[in-house]
Order: sequence, then C-alpha cells, then structure tokens
Amino acid sequence: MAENQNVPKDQKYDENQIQVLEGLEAVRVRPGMYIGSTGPKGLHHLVYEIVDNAIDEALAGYCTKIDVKILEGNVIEVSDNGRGIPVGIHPKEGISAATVVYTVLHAGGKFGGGGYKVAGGLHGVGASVVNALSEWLELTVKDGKNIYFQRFERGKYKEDIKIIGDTSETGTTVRFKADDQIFEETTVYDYEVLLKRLREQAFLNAGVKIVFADLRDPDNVVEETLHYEGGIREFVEHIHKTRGLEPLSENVIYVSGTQGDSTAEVALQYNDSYNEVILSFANNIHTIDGGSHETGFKNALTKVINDYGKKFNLLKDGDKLIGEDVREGLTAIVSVKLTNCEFEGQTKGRLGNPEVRPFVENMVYEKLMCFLEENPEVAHNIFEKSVAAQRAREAAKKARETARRKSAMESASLPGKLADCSDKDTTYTELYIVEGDSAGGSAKQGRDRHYQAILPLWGKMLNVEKARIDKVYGNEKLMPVVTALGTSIGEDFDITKLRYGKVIIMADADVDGCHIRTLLLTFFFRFMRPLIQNGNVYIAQPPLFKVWRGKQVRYAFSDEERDVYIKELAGENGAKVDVQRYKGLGEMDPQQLWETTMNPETRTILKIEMEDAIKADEIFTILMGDKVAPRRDFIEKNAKSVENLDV
Ligand code: TSJ
Repeated sequence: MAENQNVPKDQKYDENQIQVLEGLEAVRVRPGMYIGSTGPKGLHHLVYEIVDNAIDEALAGYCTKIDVKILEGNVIEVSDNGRGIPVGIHPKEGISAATVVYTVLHAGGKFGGGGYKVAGGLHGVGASVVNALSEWLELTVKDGKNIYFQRFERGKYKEDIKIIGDTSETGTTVRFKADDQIFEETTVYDYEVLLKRLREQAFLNAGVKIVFADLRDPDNVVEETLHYEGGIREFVEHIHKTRGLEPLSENVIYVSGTQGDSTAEVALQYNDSYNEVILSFANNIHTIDGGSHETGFKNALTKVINDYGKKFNLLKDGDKLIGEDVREGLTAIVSVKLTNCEFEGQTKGRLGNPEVRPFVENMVYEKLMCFLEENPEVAHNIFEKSVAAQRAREAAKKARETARRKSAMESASLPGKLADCSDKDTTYTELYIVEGDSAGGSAKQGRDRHYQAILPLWGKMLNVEKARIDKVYGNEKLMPVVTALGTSIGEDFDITKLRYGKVIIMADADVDGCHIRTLLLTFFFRFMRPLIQNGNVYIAQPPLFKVWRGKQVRYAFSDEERDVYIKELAGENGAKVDVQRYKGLGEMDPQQLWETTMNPETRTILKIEMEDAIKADEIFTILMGDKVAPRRDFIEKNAKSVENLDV
C-alpha cells in the first residue's frame, strides 16, 4: 500500500506514532482508569463520550441536530450537522487534526485556537479512548466541499484520512463497535439507559435537538426526539409528570446568572409529596454527591424563605425554618457550567470548586427574593408548606422522644424476631434481612451464627411515599430494622452505632421480592442515606436453578447459565440432567441456602450504589403514588420485570 501510514515519512512523525500507539495501548491495558469500568456502565460511557463532543458543537452554536442510532449488531452511530472536525494538517503532530482527535489522548475539543470554552466529556477522556476501546471505528467528516473518511481498528489505522466524495453539507459522523475483548461482560446497549442520559443532556442544554433511534430490530424500530426549548424547567416538569406528582404552582421557578466565564441556573417547583429531589450538574455531569453548587443553592433557599417570612411578618419572632423544612416536596435542578471543574470524593461525584458556593448562593438568593416579592401568592404557598413541614418535624421530634423513652424503658431491647450473631466486630458481622417466615427459618439454621444475624420481616408494608418520618417510628415492619441496625434514622442517624458491617437484603426473585427490595432501599435512601453512601447495603443473589446429575450439583443464576450446566453435566452422550427452578428462598434447605447465598466463600452479593437507591426511590414513588397514568406507563415499560404485578 503506497499510502501506508505506519511507514514513517520522517523522524518526528515516527516518534509521534510510537507515542500515540503507546498512549492508546495504555487505555486498552487499563480501560477502567479511563472509563470507570468495563461493565455495562463503561460500555454506555463510550456513547456519552462521543455525544458530548457533538453537544459541544451545538453549544458553540454551529449545529442544530444530533442523531444517535443503535444499529444492528450494537454498532453506535453519532452524527451532527456542525462544522465537521477540522481535517487540516495539525502543525505539531504533522497529521490531520481529525486523526489527532482519535489517536492522541486528551486531544478532544482542545486542539488549535478554536477550542471550546467549556470542556465537555463525562470525564473529558475524549474520542481517542472510545477509539482505543472499539473493535473498529469509522469517521466521516463533511466540510461543505469534500467527504473525508478514515477507519481505525482497536485504535490503529492503516490508511490516512482520505477524500471519498464531494458534498455541500457539513458535519461529523462516527460509527463504532465496542470491542468485546475489552467489554467481556456485554456489548449490548440498554435503550432505556441511553435514552435517560440523552434526555438529561437535552434538558441541560436547552434547544439542542437529539434524535435517538434504536434500529437493532427491523420489526420494532423505536425513535424519540429529545428537544427542550425550556431546558431544565422542562426537566422539573418531566420529573413531576413521570412520577405522578402534582405540582403546587402553575409554573416552574427559574433563575440564572453568570460570573466571569461561569454560568449557573436553577429550576424548582414544589409538589404534593414530602420528598426532596435535587439533581445537580457541573458541566452537564451529574454530581451525585452534590458539592459547592448544591450547597450554595440549599443555603440560599433556606435563607430566602426565612428572610421573606421575617420581612412580611409571617414568621413568629425567634421561629426559624431549617433546610429540611423548606425542601419538603421540592424538586430542583441545579446546573453550573465552569471552565474548570474539580470533582472530589471517592467516585468523583461531588463538585469541589469553593468559589462556586458563594456565586450560586448570592445569585439564587437575590433572584429568588425578587421572584417571591413579585409573586406573593406563590411565595405564600411555599411558606405555608415549609411551616407545615416544620410542624411535622416538631411532631416527629416528640415521637422520637417517646420512642427513645420507650426503648430506654425496654432497656433498648432488640426485636424479638432477630436472631443475633455472637460476635460484635463490624468489620465482618452481617445482618440478613429476610422476607418470609420459611426463608427466615432456613437462613437461621443455615447461617454461621458467629457473625451472621437474621432478621425476618413481617407486617404490613408502610406507604413511605405519603408518610413523613414520624410515621416510621410506629411502623411494625420498619422499626425492627431500625432497632436491629442501632443507628437510628434521619437527623439522629449515627453510623458509629451501626451493629453490622454489612446489611444484606435477601428476598425472592419474584414480584413480592422486588417490592420488598424497593421498599427497603427507598427507606434506606430516605432515612439512612449515609448507610448507602458508606457502602454498607447489599442485595443477596440467590440462584434461580438447581441443575444436577446424580451427586453432581450446580446452581445457576440465569437461563444461560442453566443451559451451560445442563450441557456440561449431560456430557457427550446426553445423559439425563434434572433441573429445579427455585420459586422462592423457602424452597432451599438450610444447607443449600448457606452454600449458594450466604457463604462468603461461594456467594455473590450485590453492593448497592447511590444510583441503585435513587432508582428504587423513583420506582417506589411511581408504584405507591396515587396517580394511575405514570404507574401504568412504568408497568408497561417494565412489563418483563413486573409481569405479575397486580395494581
Ligand atoms: F469527538 C468526536 F470526535 F468523537 C466527535 C466530534 C464526534 C461527533 C459525533 C462530533 C464531533 C464534532 C466535533 N462535531 N463537531 C465538531 N467540531 C469540531 O471539532 C471543531 C470544528 C471547527 C473548529 C474551528 O475552530 O473551526 C473547531 C472545532 C473544535
């Protein structure tokens, strides 16, 4: 091949090529360092990374539409009608700038003088990382004159970028296939996961139009246009609508401001629930653990409602609303865009930048105060709601004190049904929360009583959705969990009092089990959040099948695994293999339960992350709320997982 690009033209080029290949090789050796994981999360991250670049072009004002397609074979295609990645020779690298973007680490969007002010990319790793982790990637650029094309395989290219036709259009198209050598678990995309994130991006970048299509099944093509001129205002409306929550005012309140190159915007609205939903973003990245922008917003909201109350003599002297009071039933989106974001914490989920707190705090205080003064009716509603929350808080305090007195009288007795463990060291003690008496019985007999405690759950489900925290104190299903854990809840929560290092929810794989998991996770999320943030909560993974031939036994956790074991045990001559499907934990004897689900040497347990808890909380709101339409939508969408749910 005359134009083989791996044949050096000069010394400088040769050095560059070696560096490039070493760079991308590093990505393939440690993909987790660049995209977090090589599981489904990392796989979906590839798409975000590419789409973010197209969104940057849209935000720069050069592109009006972004197409995202899942093609047959889980190939992703992202195209925009922007200017097209520059194809000219990069002065430093000596090759086309577009090629640089795909082969040099951290080159995305930042090359040349025309870089963007606000760097995109989830962690800004860029297109080269996607390229390195793709079995193949094809780039097409249209510059209004020519169509350019280049193909890469696992980050390497044989041919330079070349003209393959002419055009009067402009834009960039990328097609790639994730490498199954890297993404060993799966290279199959989840439509709903991508949809959720693309929709979020469309809300966060008002006016950007994303057309998302799933073309994998020709008989069932799905397409959705995500285009919100109202931006994060519509995000708030969307949350209320999909969760079946009734807004308390007609319009979403919206405030925004700029400081230097930074911008901040906040949209908020109250609803008829008692929950707080605040989603914060920095440079379009969800800051799941909040940070300075979220703190600034919360401080401003508390101050503005208190000051409004004082100013208009609505608040009695010395009375004060606290943050929890003013956030009851609030849905808010906080979005900041900065030239330089510092993400902190173990999972980089918190915005650090200290200067952002006063910026957001002052902006929100001033603009929200103006709004409240101009809209006294809305202001009064918010104020009344906050005062009602304050009263409920007082009532909860009384209930708490009663509960405390009671537990003191009962010498802090543990729940009667708890089968406690004998050891106390939380580095290895575990509490299994088990639904169902028969499963509870097996678990008690099967456990290692030195470090495993069993708490069977009984009693009626509390509708946490419509209950404030004071109701929890009287609930017969949840109180034993609270007492067994020893931490108390809400404001009183104290992780140092936690009696077990791991809290493991063990429930059946059916609808009731799903219900109880959702209830408990929602409960932990709302009333014991640090327990989840600290990584103490787990879900047990009982097997779905027992496959055996004589004395040879295998346990399978999926249909696929079951089939593999059947083949394996049947051997060459296809001997008879028995299969039992476990309908519930109760069908396993204590020894089986120990072997498959409880023995730390052989079991799998799933650690709950904040995202899982947030999802459970959303599902819970939908399932328990009193609106029918969102519940029906949810069940229709999730028909497979909640087949027999009877509502
Ligand atoms: F990142 C990527 F390469 F994967 C990618 C980039 C993927 C997709 C679907 C689109 C894009 C992209 C990049 N769309 N538009 C652009 N624009 C530029 O790279 C660009 C164009 C012109 C100028 C200029 O200063 O003239 C500057 C830039 C950064």
